Order: sequence, then C-alpha cells, then structure tokens
Amino acid sequence: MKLEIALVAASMAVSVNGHGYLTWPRSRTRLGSESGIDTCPECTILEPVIAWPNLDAAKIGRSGPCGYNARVSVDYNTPGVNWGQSPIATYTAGQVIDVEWCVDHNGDHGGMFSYRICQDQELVNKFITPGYIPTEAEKQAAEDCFNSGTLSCTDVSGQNCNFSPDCSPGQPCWRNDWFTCNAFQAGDRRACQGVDNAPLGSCFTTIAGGYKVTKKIKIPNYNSSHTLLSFKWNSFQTGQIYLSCADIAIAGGSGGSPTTTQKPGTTLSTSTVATGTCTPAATVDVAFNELASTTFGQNIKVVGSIPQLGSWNAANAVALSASQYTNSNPLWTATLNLAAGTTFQYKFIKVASNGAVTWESDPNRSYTVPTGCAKTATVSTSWR
Ligand SMILES: [Cu+2]
Repeated sequence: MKLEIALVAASMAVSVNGHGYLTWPRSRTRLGSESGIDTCPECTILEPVIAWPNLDAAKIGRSGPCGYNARVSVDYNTPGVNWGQSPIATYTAGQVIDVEWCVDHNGDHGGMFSYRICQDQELVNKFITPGYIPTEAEKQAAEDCFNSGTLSCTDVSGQNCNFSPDCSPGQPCWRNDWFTCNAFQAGDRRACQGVDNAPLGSCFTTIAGGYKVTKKIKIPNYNSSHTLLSFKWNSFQTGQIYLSCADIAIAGGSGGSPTTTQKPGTTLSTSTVATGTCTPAATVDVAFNELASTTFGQNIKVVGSIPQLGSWNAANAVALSASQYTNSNPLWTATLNLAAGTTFQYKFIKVASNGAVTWESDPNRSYTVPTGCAKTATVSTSWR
C-alpha cells in the first residue's frame, strides 16, 4: 500500500515539483503523512505569492501559519485525528534544540527559512482547539504574531548565521536572524540540500527523495502547556512559501501561561490550559528521542555525567530501543526517571555488534531536567 502511494506520487512529479516540510520536531504535516492522509507532505504550499526578497510581504491566505495542502485538501491549522491533539515534545525555556526539515530533490528552490513561536496563547488556542477552524483573519493575525516571534539564528551561541548569497545588502532578505540556504546556482553544495550536504533519502519525501536540513534554535523564555512551533521557508526560485507547524509544550520559563498559575477571574478560550494548582514533580520521566541511522547490528546508547547515564563509562551506557525505527524515521528511544532540576552532560554512542563504540562529535550535549508540574519531558535530537 505504501509503495503504491509512492508510485502514484512519483508519476505526478513532472506537474508539481519538489518542495519541503518540517520533520523534527514532528510536524502536523509529517503526522499527516505518516497516518496516510497526506500523500505529499512536501506539497503544502502558499502560492503564488511574493516570497523574495521581501520575506514577510505575502498575505497568508488559507495557508495559515501551519499550512494548507491543497493537493489533498488538508488544513493543518486545525487539529486532526492524527495531529494537533496534544504536544508531541516538551522543551524547557532557554533550551537549545535541534530542528530539521526536509527538502525534496526535485524542488530545491533555495532561499531562506525560519522557525517561529507566537507567544499570544489566546491566538494560538484557535489553532489547537479540536473542531475549530480558524478564519483567514485569525490565520493572518497568527502569522503576524509568528513573524514577530522569529527564533533568531544568532540566539544560539556558536552557530554560524550567514546572509543569503542570493540576497544583496539593502534588500529586505538581508537578515541573519533567519537561516539561509546556500546559493541557488552553486555548483557545489547548492541551495538548501547543500546546507547539510546530507545524502539523498536522508529524510522522507514522496516525489524524488529528500535531503534533511538541520539547524539549532533556542526555546524562548515562555511557558505553555500546548503551543506551536511554526516553520516557514521562502523560496528564492519560485513565488512559493512553505509552512508547517509542530505541537509542543514549553516548561520552566517565566513568561506566558504556565499551567500552574491561572490568574483568578481570567477565562481561557480552550480547555488546553489546565486550571488550579499542582504539585511540583520530584522526578520526571525524560524521554530521549534520538534520530540516528544505523545498520543491522548497531545499537544506540546514551552515556553521560550522572550515574544513571553510566558516569561517562560507555560500558554502563543506557541502551535505546529501536522499536519505532523506520528507514524514513530512524528513531531510537529511551525513557529515564530523573530527579527534577538535575543538570548533566551526555552524548549518544553507536555500539557495533563487536562492541566497537563510535561517539558523537563534540561538544557534549547538556540538559536540565525541568522543575515544574510536568511528570514527563522529551529531549529530541539527531545524531551528529
Ligand atoms: Cu516546489
């Protein structure tokens, strides 16, 4: 069945071109694809619009900040059965996380991309309320909010934040808070696929195979038990903008609407923000979700600075499970119960069947177990 879908999509390739979508954290679009509802996740497009050089000029229309896939008539601005019902990852305010999108080989239009969080919870609630379909005015208001909540490349220390080689000083695209693809015409490492220079098929698209594009963003100082991370890619080559959203939670911040402190007398427009007070969790089940492609016989483990993670001794590392692993989604998972507030450093390792250990590249990863009421947290990373 999966194969048949892929073949049908491939036969349409000449008429539609490639494109891209947010894959990590798992976007609504990806969940739509994995559930079989969306037969071309990379085909959620806002078009025709002015996408370049003014990145924010286009009216959002029905696409909204989460995207409308006209090919399959799916509006990702409203929760579906398979997406949007609850956060798929919980992050901590100030945490630096890996994010990933996937560009199709047949439609790598170059340009620039950004990740955004809208801190107006009441507005975001319009997009996370099952059964509610936002109006175009609400979609535009949310898009304006997302644009003003761009998570700047330069917020992550040590990250290279370049200007687009296809943009000139003085043009509105001359900004490095956004991320840029490489030069559209570059002979080597061209356009968006050149950002990682990842192999064809390193992520899932239906038309010609995808290249993953990874960056780091810093989660803002904000609290929400359910909000959205929106991805926006403005094409350099075509009048197209690609939008997708992931449902996330943010804990540990000082701004926003923490689940624990609803002000008396305020009314909330959805039930997604819990009411009343809660007991701070003493321990938290921390789920490690690591994307790492492995060959048969290889295992992924996590090792780190605390005893629960083997105190940096690879022989005592914690094994991750490959029970959810697929070629298009090479997911390794493990959940550890850790004391709230614990700070530690760690790395993932690949262990071959003969015991040989391959360590991730430097620097060490670091994490602080959230202090708050949530009893679970998720750490989403990719092998490096
Ligand atoms: Cu395209």
